[in-house]
Parts: sequence; structure tokens; C-alpha cells
Amino acid sequence: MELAKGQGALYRQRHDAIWPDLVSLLHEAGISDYSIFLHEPTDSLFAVLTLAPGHTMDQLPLHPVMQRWWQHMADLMPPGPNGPPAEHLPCMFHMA
Ligand code: RM4
Repeated sequence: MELAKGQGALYRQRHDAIWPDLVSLLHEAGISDYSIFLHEPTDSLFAVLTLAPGHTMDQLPLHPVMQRWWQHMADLMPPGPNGPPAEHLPCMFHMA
């Protein structure tokens, strides 16, 4: 995902105050161990998370709480048609 230039401090502040109903929604969708890292030179955000078998992550963009959160974040991450534009990065190495 892409962050508005130099907005790391505010991005962190918003996530430090993440809404409990959004956390519940993400857990209910089968998401856990969710971390987001910032590469400061490029303002790129990298998310790493665990998905449970049968997860429903693909349906999150339709949920009103998710949509409200993306609206809340829109000044830092301009939304596309399905939330903040996020690219899928191919995995280059994994060790269990
Ligand atoms: C991110 C982005 C993601 C959301 C997390 C909680 O900034 O909005 O879509 O899953 O916050």
C-alpha cells in the first residue's frame, strides 16, 4: 500500500487508536498476526498477516466498518474503488 508522503507519524497514531469493531471484523474474517511496516524512503507500506483456512478477507471491502475506516484514512491513503490501492507482492522466500 502507499502512504501519503511523510505521513508515517499520523499513520501510526491512527493505528494506535484502531477501532475495536474493526479489530473484531478482521478477526472474524480470519485475519491474525497482522503487522504493517513502513519503508520510509518510498512511503511504501508492507502488510504481513496470517489467514485462517476459509477466511473471508475478499469480502471485507463490502463491509460498512471497513468502508468507514478507509474513509477515515483517506487523507493518508487515497482510496481506490476497493479501498486503498494495494498490490499483491510475490513471495521470494519463506521459511516455516
Ligand atoms: C490499513 C489499511 C488496511 C487495514 C488496516 C487495519 O491502513 O486501511 O486496509 O486492514 O489499516
